[in-house]
Amino acid sequence: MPDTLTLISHALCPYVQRAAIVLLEKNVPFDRVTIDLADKPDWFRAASPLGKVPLLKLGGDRYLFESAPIVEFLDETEGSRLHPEDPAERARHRAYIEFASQILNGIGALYNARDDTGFMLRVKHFVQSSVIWKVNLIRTVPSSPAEPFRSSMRLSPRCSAISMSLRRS
Ligand SMILES: N[C@@H](CCC(=O)N[C@@H](CS)C(=O)NCC(=O)O)C(=O)O
Repeated sequence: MPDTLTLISHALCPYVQRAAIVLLEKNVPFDRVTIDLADKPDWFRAASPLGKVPLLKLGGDRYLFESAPIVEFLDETEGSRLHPEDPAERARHRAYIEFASQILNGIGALYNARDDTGFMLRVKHFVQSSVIWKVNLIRTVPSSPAEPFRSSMRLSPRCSAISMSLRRS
């Protein structure tokens, strides 16, 4: 392992936070380089096949991309394992990582809507397709870890439309 890992980041990216949380949880020292996603530097374009953060720089010209493989790598190489020993439990954890990714993708689509019409179409799609509602995670467990997410939606006037759609569904 190199002495210091570098997390190539953007301040608002939840996928970057996923990697940062694992690094912090395992007390791994790391540097952070924040890039402007609206004006991607050439070195970043060369290192990131999908043009997305996070990247984890291992040293030299070695970079890892995609948050899930990055955190798997960190779990395998740094400190004690966060994943459980039992293979079935481990598979379940990995499945919930994918579950979370799908929710983040849905939220990301809301941020990236070009106008109100596009936003409302994406709200509808998110509400209808999102696994989060299918498992009733939010509606049946009021004090669940999902509560901050629900509260943040309430705070946004634009997102109050989501709550209204949910009450109707
Ligand atoms: N599947 C990727 C998603 C990462 C992602 O969507 N990153 C966004 C910022 S949150 C990004 O870099 N977007 C830049 C772009 O698409 O041009 C992962 O898990 O790492």
